Formats: sequence, structure tokens, C-alpha cells
Amino acid sequence: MAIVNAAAVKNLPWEERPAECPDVVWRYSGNPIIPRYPFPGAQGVYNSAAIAYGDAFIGVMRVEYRDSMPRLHVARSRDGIHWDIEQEKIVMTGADAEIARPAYTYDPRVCRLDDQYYVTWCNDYHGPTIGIARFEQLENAFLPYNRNGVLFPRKLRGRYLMLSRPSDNGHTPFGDIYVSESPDLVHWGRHRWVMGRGGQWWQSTKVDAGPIPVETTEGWLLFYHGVITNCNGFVYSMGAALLDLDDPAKVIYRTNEYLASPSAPYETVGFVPNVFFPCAAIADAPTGRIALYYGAADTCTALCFCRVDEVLAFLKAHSTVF
Ligand code: BMA
Repeated sequence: MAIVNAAAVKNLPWEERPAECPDVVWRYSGNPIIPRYPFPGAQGVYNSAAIAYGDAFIGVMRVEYRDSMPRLHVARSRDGIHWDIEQEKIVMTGADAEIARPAYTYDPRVCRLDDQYYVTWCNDYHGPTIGIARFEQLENAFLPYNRNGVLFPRKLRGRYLMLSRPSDNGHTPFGDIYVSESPDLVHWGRHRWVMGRGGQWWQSTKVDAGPIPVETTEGWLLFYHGVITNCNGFVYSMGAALLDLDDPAKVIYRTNEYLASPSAPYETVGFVPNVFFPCAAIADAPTGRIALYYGAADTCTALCFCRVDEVLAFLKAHSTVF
């Protein structure tokens, strides 16, 4: 399995797997890379997006303020580990006045598509829905309530594709992943079910797309989060699926065991304990190495690593498609 349609990433943040670690995904030893209080007035940075840009990296960060409301901020990094976060929030321009003043914006993804950069995020319009912007903000993609809009990095059959998860206006105790098509990034339709919760308990409450899918010779590699409800509430873990290259509504493999689940102190203790929420994957095509950014415990930002061939081998050995 090889990564395709992706460039070599100079300065990919990377650390080899520790000798004692048996897992397919391993954590960066310096986690969390962005702490809880990055600058005055902020009380958390998590569930954030990052992308390689030239020899460096650009991030769109979810910064939580001391009114507990999330906003998006631009960040820059030379090594993908140490980040300078702008202290002014992103102000979107170009949107229709009706959708231009959301109370909150969160859980961004950044996608390079047709040589432009797109940001999708959870946008407030009488409840959460999916915002999209390139230089200017476009129309919201879907009706409320919807979350985790994740674009594909190229068109298929001349159409843009986006994953999303219809939800409710609260902490949604259900959720399946759908894929939708658009000719222009404004009008979305042909909604198709991709995969649902169910099966093993770790993903029995809801599932949601994570980073922009990584294109490989065998299919689209999608990292996602799966949620269990236990006596203490939700627990968010990370799994992976391989989607058909020509028809991503078809799931070829899907992990029946998680790849990573909250276990480190910064994942199990925080504003919302037990959340491992991946939002960005930076894939280095020549070496098959992938650096994943994830939000930990709705509090800080952390980094973990994997290799594409090992993830596929794990998927083949631990797959149940339902
Ligand atoms: C979801 C979203 C995420 C958050 C998660 C756990 O509904 O709000 O941003 O990380 O809950 O609290």
C-alpha cells in the first residue's frame, strides 16, 4: 500500500516507535505539543487542523476562550511541533450576512484541493452545521444539525465530496458517517451512508470522520473517532477504515479494535476527560509515514505517529464491516 497524490513532506514531525510499544499508533514523547493555556484569555487548544505548507506547517486551531466559547485561530510552525498561534481569531469575510456571525466555530479541518486551501468547521447557524471557506466564506454546506465536515482532497467524477455526520443540537448520543457530493461546493446532494455505529462497544454510540482522507493505492484511508457511553459519559477513541477509491460510500475494511484510546494523563484528565479526537493527518508519500494531530480531553493538542502499511495490515487483521 502506498500513499498517492501527496507530496514528500520536508520536516515531517516524526519520532520512531519506542521499543517497548506494541501498537500501530504511538504517541509523541513530548505530548501535549500545545498546552492548556497557550496565551492569556485562552483556556484550551484542541481538535485542531494542520497542513504542510512549503517547508513548514500552517494550522487552524480551535481555541477555547474563558467564556468557554471556541474560535478558530491561524498558527504557524517550522517543525510541526512548536506552534505560534495568532492571538486574534480568524474573521471570515464574504459570507452572506445571514450566516456571517456565528456564536461559535470549532473542530476545523484543512484540505488542499485543486491547488487551493479549504477550511471546513462546525459553524453555528441556529445550531451546529458545516462551514466552508477558501479565501472567502462560502455557504454552509448542510442544514443544521451536522458536524465534522471533512472534504476529500480531489474531485471524483467531477464532483466535490464531503463526509459529515448528521447530529442534534447537543452532545448527540448517536451518529453515522455520510458522504455528499457537490458540483460547486455550494449545492450538496446525493447523500450516501458510509458507516454507522454499532458492533464493538468502543464505537457503539457514534462514529465521526477525522482527518482529510489519505489516498492510497488500495483505497481512501480514513481515520475516525468512535464513541462508547459508559457510567462516566462518552469515551472517544480512534479507529480507521479503508473506503473504495471510486465510491467512498463503500467500506472495504474497518477496525473492530481501536487504534488508540485515551490512556495518557493529558487524554484522561482535562475539561472533558477521555477524548482522543483526530483532526489532521500529514502523510509523507515516499516513506509512508503519517503524523496525526489530535485533541486530547478537550483541553490540549497532541501528536501521534503511524506507518501506512502497518495501519493497512492492522485493518486487514482486525476488520468487521457492518
Ligand atoms: C463533540 C464535539 C467535540 C468534542 C467532543 C467531546 O460533540 O463538541 O468538539 O471534542 O464532543 O466533548
